[in-house]
Amino acid sequence: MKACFMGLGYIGLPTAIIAAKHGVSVTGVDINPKVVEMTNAGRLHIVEPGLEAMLQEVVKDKTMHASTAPETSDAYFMVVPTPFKEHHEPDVSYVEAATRTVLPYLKEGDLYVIESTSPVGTTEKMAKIIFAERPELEGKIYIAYCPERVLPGNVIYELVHNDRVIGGLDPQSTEKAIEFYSQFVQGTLHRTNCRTAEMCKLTENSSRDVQIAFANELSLICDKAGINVWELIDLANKHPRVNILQPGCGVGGHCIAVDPYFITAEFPMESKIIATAREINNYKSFWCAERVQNEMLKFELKHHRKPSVAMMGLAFKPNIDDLRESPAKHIVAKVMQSCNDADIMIVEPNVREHAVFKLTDCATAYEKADIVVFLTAHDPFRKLPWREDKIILDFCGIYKK
Ligand code: SAJ
Repeated sequence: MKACFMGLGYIGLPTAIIAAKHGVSVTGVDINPKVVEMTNAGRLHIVEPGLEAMLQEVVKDKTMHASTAPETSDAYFMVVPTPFKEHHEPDVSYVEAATRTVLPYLKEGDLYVIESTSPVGTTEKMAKIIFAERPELEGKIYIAYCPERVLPGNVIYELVHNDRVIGGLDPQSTEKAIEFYSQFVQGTLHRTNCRTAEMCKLTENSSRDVQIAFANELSLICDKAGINVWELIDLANKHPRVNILQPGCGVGGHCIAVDPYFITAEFPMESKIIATAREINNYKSFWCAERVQNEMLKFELKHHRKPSVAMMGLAFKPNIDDLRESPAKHIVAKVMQSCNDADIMIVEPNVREHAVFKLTDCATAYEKADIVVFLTAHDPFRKLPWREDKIILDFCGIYKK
């Protein structure tokens, strides 16, 4: 079996490699020649533990190669980004461009799958484009939607072991897609239609966003009420049917802070909780930045000098080096804009250097700072002793008690 993966990013590349490892003959396609070149040289352009060795294996035994153009295959997978445009409207132009690229290669009996997170109705929309250009294929190819669910950092395990939802344009398409994924997925493959599968992906990430917003809202209430939010959540979670997530300095990454907008853009009247959750999680980052700015001002008034401030963490979640859409990064940028020459030290133990931010090592910054701001709960920060002589703004629960 030959498969073509359109897009060699955080999901497309690992999926292509795992499929190749399970005997599928894979062409990985990317518009970026540098990505193609690196992939063919057995080098990863993303960070994912264990994946590079696997890439080298499949490149060496020629089960996978990369190219800037597709090749005739039996199955085609769209794994390209779906960002949003102005006013948070989903942008499916990359999915459409990838679809148009594979159009001339499609033949009777082929499977076409969208994996990219997509607004409801995208699979049907792409089917229309395909059949408008290739009417002879109507009813003769299989079209399905199958979203991924993997957590960066644990991709190899989760790609194989997670359950997946597979929704075809018709039941035959669902079965054909199930047949493909069965080659490497050990989790259960759940059958549905394409609209439900599209909505399922959006629902999973919106559900998490809403739950985090609840925790963030509690943190704002507790701050006013003089209650330790971490202790409160720990205690409330002792109830057998309560499971509150953790507050933080906002929600980042490319998924949870984006996907809910795919629902609110299309169903603005109905998606009240989902829209409000987004607002709360965005507001939490503004609130954190303002808290830092206020503390700096208070310090200056009291001590008649500007404070040294340590901003601890830039990544969008603990123990990773991924700074994409990171609330911590936005907070640091906002504080720096208004710092009036105060000494701001930035600490990110998972990154060696950064083009915009000058980084300071953890121990030096902590020792030197008058104000310490914890933005990301990286493990090394948890080893730092509590210091009574410093002003500590702990937005991510480093010192829960
Ligand atoms: N966060 C909190 N409090 C929490 C948990 C997370 O503030 O209690 C924040 C994190 O700090 C981070 C953001 O939420 O800024 C997102 O982190 P995450 O670990 O919740 O999720 P992602 O974005 O790394 O991955 C999510 C996962 N989806 C769900 O858990 C429902 C993953 O399974 C998906 O595959 C991925 O989105 C995706 O690609 O859609």
